Amino acid sequence: MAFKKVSVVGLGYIGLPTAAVIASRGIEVIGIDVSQRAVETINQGKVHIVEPDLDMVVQAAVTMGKLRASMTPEPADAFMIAVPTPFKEGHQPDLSYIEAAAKAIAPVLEKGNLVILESTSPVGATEKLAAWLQEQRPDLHFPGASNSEPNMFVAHCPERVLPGRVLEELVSNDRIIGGLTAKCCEMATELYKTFVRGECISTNARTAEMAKLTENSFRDVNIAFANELSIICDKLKINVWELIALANRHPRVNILSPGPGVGGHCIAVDPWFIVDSAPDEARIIRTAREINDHKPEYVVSKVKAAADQFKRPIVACLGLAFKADIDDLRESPALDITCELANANIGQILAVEPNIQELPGKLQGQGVELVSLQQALEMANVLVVLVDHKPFKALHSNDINTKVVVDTRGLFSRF
Ligand code: SAJ
Repeated sequence: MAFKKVSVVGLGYIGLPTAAVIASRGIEVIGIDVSQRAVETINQGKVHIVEPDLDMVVQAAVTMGKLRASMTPEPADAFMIAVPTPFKEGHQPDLSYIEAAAKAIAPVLEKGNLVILESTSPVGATEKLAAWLQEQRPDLHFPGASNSEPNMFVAHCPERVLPGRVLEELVSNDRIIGGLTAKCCEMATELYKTFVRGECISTNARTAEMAKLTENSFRDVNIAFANELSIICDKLKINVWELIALANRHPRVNILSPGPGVGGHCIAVDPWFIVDSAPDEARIIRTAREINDHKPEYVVSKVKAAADQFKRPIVACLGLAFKADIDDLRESPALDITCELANANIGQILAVEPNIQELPGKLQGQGVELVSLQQALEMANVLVVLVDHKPFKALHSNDINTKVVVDTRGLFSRF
């Protein structure tokens, strides 16, 4: 089956690049989003999120007439759902966006259509999606949700792209194809082969769901190990960056980098989906989350100690994004730390974030001033390096040697 028209539901950090890449292959793509601003921006050939080269690819696809955005679902051959999966109270997975997307597309589904869940999801979510669709359309037969021979196809194909390298990795990464049936795998593989140069590997939906959660939990556990090391090294007066550089010279050791905590909508969230499914068994995964979630507090205590050295502390927080060279502040430890410091009334708080134009809502009215790096270097006596953005990496030790520096990223103490 040739996919002439594909609908991508959710035009965020994953959905929009995916829609643009498929459209660039000459397939008609209709992007669906609940945000009018996003829809209007995209239909002008512009983008509402920062990701390298995305603006060019979206503009070309819209100009070619291959990409269009709308708030109203339309019939298509395949639907790719890339909506958020945050967690609710108690770190429980929140599947309400997936359910809303299912209800939105159900009226326009036709026999033979393929529905793909790209959103990172707890094990069993794809079966739930098929059940929600079956409920809405009893006239169709969804795999695992109807007793009749399926005439609809559903699969889970988790995205695994790294923010900052999304367009490249969408094409080059191998893709896991988790079908509810073998036929679902076959159809999904055919769709991904229109733009994926990496390998498409078939499995069942539950294994695909768990594979994605496992990838991010593996990284989270390794970051937790590095963060724990950094706290131990502070206590033992050892330079953790030198220590890690030395240990990583071992052929079988690859320790990741400590930092101010783990942010973003992926690594700070996904492991909780495993913990929620297997609370008694997921002990390392839960502990790693707790260690990484605790790190911002540890950094705040270090900054308070540094500020105590001054009568009039002026503290500049370098970076608010959850990681280098992006504008994404979701679950950002840097933002949380800056907020904590503002609430702690330890002195004047400045924030430097080269990727945003205005102070985020969370910091407004907190007495925090958004300043340029130059202004921060002139005004502050305490520098807190929270994100290793390129402009901060370009700083020389002479720029900072009159300051007290809390360097959570090892910019000035690496080896
Ligand atoms: N971090 C550290 N130390 C490190 C690496 C990262 O403290 O050595 C921190 C970062 O500063 C950031 C957080 O962890 O706050 C996550 O950053 P990241 O670069 O590790 O990952 P994400 O969240 O941007 O993207 C991850 C990727 N997953 C893996 O590498 C296993 C990406 O491939 C996924 O597609 C993405 O999650 C996702 O969407 O799930």
